[in-house]
Amino acid sequence: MNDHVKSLSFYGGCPHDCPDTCSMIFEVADGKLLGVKGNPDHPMTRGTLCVKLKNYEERHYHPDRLLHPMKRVGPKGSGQFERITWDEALDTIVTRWKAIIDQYGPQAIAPYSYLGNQGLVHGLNGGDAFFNRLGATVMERTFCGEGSCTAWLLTVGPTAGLDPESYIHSKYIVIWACNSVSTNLHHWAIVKDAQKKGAKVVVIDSYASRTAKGADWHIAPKPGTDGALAMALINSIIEQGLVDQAYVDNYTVGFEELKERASTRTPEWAAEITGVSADDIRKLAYELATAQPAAIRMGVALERHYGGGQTIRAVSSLPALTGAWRHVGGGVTQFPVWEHPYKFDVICRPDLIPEGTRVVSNLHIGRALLGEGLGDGPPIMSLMCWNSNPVTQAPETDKIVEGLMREDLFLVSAEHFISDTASYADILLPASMGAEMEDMILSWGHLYLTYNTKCAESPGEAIPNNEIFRRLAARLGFEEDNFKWSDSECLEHYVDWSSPACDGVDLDYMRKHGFARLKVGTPDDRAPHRNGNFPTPSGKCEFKVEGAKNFVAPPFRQMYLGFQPGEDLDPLPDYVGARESHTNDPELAKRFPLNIVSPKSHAFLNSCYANMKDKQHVQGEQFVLISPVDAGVRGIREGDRVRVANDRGAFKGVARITDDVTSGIVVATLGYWRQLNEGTVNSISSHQFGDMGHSPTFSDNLVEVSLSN
Ligand SMILES: Nc1nc2c(c(=O)[nH]1)N[C@H]1C(S)=C(S)[C@@H](COP(=O)(O)OP(=O)(O)OC[C@H]3O[C@@H](n4cnc5c(=O)[nH]c(N)nc54)[C@H](O)[C@@H]3O)O[C@H]1N2
Ligand SMILES: Nc1nc2c(c(=O)[nH]1)N[C@H]1C(S)=C(S)[C@@H](COP(=O)(O)OP(=O)(O)OC[C@H]3O[C@@H](n4cnc5c(=O)[nH]c(N)nc54)[C@H](O)[C@@H]3O)O[C@H]1N2
Ligand code: SF4
Ligand SMILES: [Mo]
Repeated sequence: MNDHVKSLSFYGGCPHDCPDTCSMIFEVADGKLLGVKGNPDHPMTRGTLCVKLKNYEERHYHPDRLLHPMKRVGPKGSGQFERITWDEALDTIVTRWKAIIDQYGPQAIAPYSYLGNQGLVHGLNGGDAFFNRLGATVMERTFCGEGSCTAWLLTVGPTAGLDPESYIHSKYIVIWACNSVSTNLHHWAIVKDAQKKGAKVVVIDSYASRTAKGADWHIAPKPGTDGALAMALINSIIEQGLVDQAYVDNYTVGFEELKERASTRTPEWAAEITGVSADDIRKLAYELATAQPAAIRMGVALERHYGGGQTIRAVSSLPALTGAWRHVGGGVTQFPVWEHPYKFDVICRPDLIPEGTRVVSNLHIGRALLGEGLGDGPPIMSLMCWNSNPVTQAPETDKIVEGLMREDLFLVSAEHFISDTASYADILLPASMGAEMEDMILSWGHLYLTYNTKCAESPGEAIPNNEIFRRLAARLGFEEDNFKWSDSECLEHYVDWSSPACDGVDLDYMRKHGFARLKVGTPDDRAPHRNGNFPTPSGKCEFKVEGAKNFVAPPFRQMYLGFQPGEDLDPLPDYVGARESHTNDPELAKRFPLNIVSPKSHAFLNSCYANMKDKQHVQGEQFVLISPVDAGVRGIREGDRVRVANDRGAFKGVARITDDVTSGIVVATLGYWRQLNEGTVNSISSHQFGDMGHSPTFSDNLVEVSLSN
């Protein structure tokens, strides 16, 4: 921060896809962002930001920032662009789209967005109303959490569950497939405080992550076998006589059937599958049931294999079995987003989707661009991408790049930087960043509303996402109110300010205070399911789901169109093995014997920041963690350059030989740019869905690692 300039402070909200959704203080002078810090008054942010955001102003004024609309002047992907005016950019887009609609119909146009920006106005759903009105192909977005959400809704309903802040009262904390130190730092601080007060912290992770290293006990099941561990915990809690029978009798459905199902899922059975000893499983079951209040934090990574949904049903059942829900600080946390009063029907306008419009999965974008899975509809002739970078983030990179190279594809990219995806664009649109636009930031990791002030000028000609859609809508003659509302008016309409959760809070309050706790109990008194009160059809925790076939998704976001759990949903939770494993596919495993896990990078936010020198310095180059045994048999030494490959593709990284991973597993973190590296981790990822909610299967991939020349 520059001390010589008199600056003013404004409330900000971190717009990134991160459960912490920090409240920030922007320091601004002369319309320029000088610095940023964590809001000291916010109970979760507590005055600190993570390594990614602490010099956020440098991202705003980075020399590579996209400042003007541009058009492609060289071959696709060559990086040759020339500056044009906004009028030329928007006219080109509208002219091309009208021609495509005339020839192929509107479904030949498709949107592609995700949570690059988590704002209600400029974020995930920002363009939905526009593309629904256009009649474009609906892009189903199931990148993150939809398997988990389906399993959660089936078991306990749309409840925020255990408040992340209540963990300060927990005596036993299980963090399951979540690397909190990197991905949920402000929750980790609360967990650490509880640990200092005597709580035992257990981390269940496929490898010794930073978080696992800070735990009292690290349990390392093989990737994709957590369902077996969870079923064996159910078995052992019942066998050891640790069930809270009164809780089960009053507030759950299907205990007898679950008991029967679990009777054969013994700790010995699970030990074979998971690699965790039967003694350890019994011990975990005993401690989880008896050390109350016991808390479980499920990470998104728990869903990233074929049986992820069933795993999450089993884990979500545990606190009802042990009665942990009776206590403040007891229960399980998925995404507290469920009790936030957002009006997604107003934001997304699903009512504007013409009947019969086809749906394409964002996880299948490569295939879709190459003409696969489009039914009898037209090819995709234009894609508009904003808030997302599928080339690094979506599976099957090689197919995506082949699709984006199509000469007849018209790609529009709204971006901050010329990302791996934007580098293939025909038209580039410069988008505003954090301090440059008003918004409220959706949070999926705590129970606060968060406000972000527009307090800095956008550099160059950048404009906010919503302004891009307003301008396009005006050119296309869309008359609906949504397309005329200012960003402030959007916020008035997008939040249900009359909901009891907002009691005493309105947009003016948000502007004055920057954040507001929802009125859903305090972290010190909230035990939402002490007396059942599960928002399920039965009002109980449903171990067994009646009529699962008829399960209807709540009228929620376009993001969740993939919710239907499938015709043959098992009424009870169980272990469902990974698709790519030695047991399920021994032939494949002979050629590709190593299971790869590709979690988040500590210093990048998905692919954001991976182009910034200081973050690259903290993060280091793309590495591949490999065990001494696996390295030895392949003649790989520490620091060697290695190639990680399967039939879908390959990427390169530097070998780090370590006991942090067990034999059979390799770890390479996500987000490195393809432009700056050879391939990305998603070159090898499968497009296949998990068992529920069309979830991705990023932890369900077999590879081989070899020395690279
Ligand atoms: N192998 C593997 N793959 C994964 C995962 C994994 O664990 N392993 N995780 C998955 C998960 S959980 C997720 S959520 C997805 C995330 O995937 P994405 O959401 O695609 O993530 P990012 O790479 O951060 O892409 C966001 C892009 O939006 C841009 N952006 C940011 N803010 C704005 C804005 O205001 N306006 C505009 N126009 N652009 C903006 C950024 O510059 C960036 O290029 O990745 C998934 N992919
Ligand atoms: N620094 C940083 N923070 C982020 C992000 C980022 O990119 N960087 N991304 C944000 C986003 S979009 C999301 S969704 C969240 C995700 O946050 P997390 O849920 O923490 O996701 P990951 O870091 O991908 O994986 C967490 C841990 O799960 C382990 N794991 C993977 N597969 C399995 C498995 O099958 N079983 C078990 N037991 N463990 C497994 C991995 O080894 C990893 O240590 O983080 C958010 N925060
Ligand atoms: S990325 Fe997460 S931890 Fe970092 S500042 Fe943003 S919300 Fe906070
Ligand atoms: Mo995510």
